[in-house]
Amino acid sequence: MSLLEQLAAAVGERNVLTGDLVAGYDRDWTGAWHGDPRAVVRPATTDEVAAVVAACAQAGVPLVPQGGNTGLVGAASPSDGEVVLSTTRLRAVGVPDPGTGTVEAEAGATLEAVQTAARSAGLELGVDLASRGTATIGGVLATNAGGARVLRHGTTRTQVLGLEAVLADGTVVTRMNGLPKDNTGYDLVQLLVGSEGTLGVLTRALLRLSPRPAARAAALLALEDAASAVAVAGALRSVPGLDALEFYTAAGLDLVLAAGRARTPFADAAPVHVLAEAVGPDADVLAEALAEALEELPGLQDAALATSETDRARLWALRESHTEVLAPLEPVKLDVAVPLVALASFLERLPEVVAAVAPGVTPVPFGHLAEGNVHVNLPGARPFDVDGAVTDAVLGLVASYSGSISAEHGIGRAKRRWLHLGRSAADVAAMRAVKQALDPAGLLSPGRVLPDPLA
Ligand code: 2HG
Ligand code: ZN
Repeated sequence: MSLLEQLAAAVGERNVLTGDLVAGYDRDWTGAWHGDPRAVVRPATTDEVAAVVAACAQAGVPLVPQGGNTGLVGAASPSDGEVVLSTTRLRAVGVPDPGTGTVEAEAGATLEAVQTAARSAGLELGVDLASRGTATIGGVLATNAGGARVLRHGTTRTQVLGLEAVLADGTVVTRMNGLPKDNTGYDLVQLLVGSEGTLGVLTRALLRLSPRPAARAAALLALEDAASAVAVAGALRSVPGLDALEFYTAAGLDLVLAAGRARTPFADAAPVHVLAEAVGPDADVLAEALAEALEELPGLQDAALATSETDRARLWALRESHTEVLAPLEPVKLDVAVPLVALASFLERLPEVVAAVAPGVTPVPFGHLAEGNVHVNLPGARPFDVDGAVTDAVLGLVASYSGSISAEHGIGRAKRRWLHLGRSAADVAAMRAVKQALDPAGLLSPGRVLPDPLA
């Protein structure tokens, strides 16, 4: 039997897509990463995933798992000749268990579907991203996604209590008992979280849920400069229940307003905006606490408070529509973090560092202020980045501040050349040893995360 016949035997003929039918699965949504896959396969159960992986392993054909395809580093879009294992049909979400504060979900369930299930039980998932409607649990876990709620909940891995995955040879590892205490050997669950499809195909997860706060209040602040934003972060940290601290600059706001995606509550544009949100039992008390913490802050030009769902949504739209309004401009996208004390200096030096390699390109930085996480978007920079000169310059600047070259989006295909800027040679050697042990033939998402051995 040919590989395609074996795959059809495993998942049914109509779930093996080839030719024109691979459209959409063959590229990421920005269009920056694409390839010509051998086939797209859509298994509906863990056993079917295992059969697909085993068939590819036997045939020596590389395979890449794909969820909602919202990733930004080319980890889940195929290279030429790869089989795409789409999790679209693995989308069941269990009934949340209020007793243990957990919910089970299959890899292809959207983040939003899990959030909705949690909410219906008076609980919440401590992970939230602008792409919630499309991003899948499998992808969110495989990238250890960050998002806007890391401040209070930590990154995705802290919300993962159990996992089921198919390894490169088709065997299934299952750790789904959710025991809060379980020190029986190596932690395979946490090894697989953040492995970007290179160590196994995630099929099912057990997720931690938290009590859902009764109220939320948000404050949008118009600020003179980035140094004021850092000062705001310091001043607001003492607010109990602080849940999010985001930022964007006038460059991004202009694009959002020009696209008609949201309205600003302020008469005048400010150089930097911070969006803060706090949770607790009473929205008015929260709003008061936010306002009090902001009193007499230098650099504060204006502020708008929101306690109703509608008003908060308006403020969040200004921040969350950045990615979509930037997309048509086909920017180079670099997700980085620097220590908060260095953030203002980093943002000040960024334009000149970019201009030196990409004349005329103006950075549009925005992101998660609490973690010093900056999404450096560079519209018009792609022609200058063909050999990686722009990426090199920006990531070099990040490294000079002892920052992270990938705060939340992962390494994928986009950044593996620069892995050494974030990891020591010993680290990379240990990572290679893990990869070699779990995927000796190198068939799971090859060319992602680890650089080529001689590079
Ligand atoms: C966000 O925080 C996402 O909105 C996407 O991580 C960032 O588009 C980007 O660069
Ligand atoms: Zn982000």
